[in-house]
Amino acid sequence: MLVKRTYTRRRAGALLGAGLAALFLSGAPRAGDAPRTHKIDIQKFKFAPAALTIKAGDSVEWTNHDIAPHTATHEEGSWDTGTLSRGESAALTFETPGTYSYFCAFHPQMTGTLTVEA
Ligand SMILES: [Cu+2]
Repeated sequence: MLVKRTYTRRRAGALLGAGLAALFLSGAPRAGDAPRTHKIDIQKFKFAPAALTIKAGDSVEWTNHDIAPHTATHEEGSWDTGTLSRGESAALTFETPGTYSYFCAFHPQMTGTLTVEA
């Protein structure tokens, strides 16, 4: 599976719990560091940082600080945070190494790159 999605919206407590449980169950011991969650802020119509490198198994959490709604949407359609209103966050867990370009579905000039290392 490419990604596991965990929403951290206020009303998604049950879903969040399920996502964390899934992470827990699939968390085979790794030789290196424990999986991390990396944060990307969406602010002033930019992803910050716009380029991020993570390890397979890590999660990325996007948080929208703008009044306008935004998404983080993979260019090739493999993953999507869905619409994030102001103050909302969504986290995705990346299992498959690769370089992923993404954009905001509402503002395609907003772009970012995520690199997942083995
Ligand atoms: Cu946007």
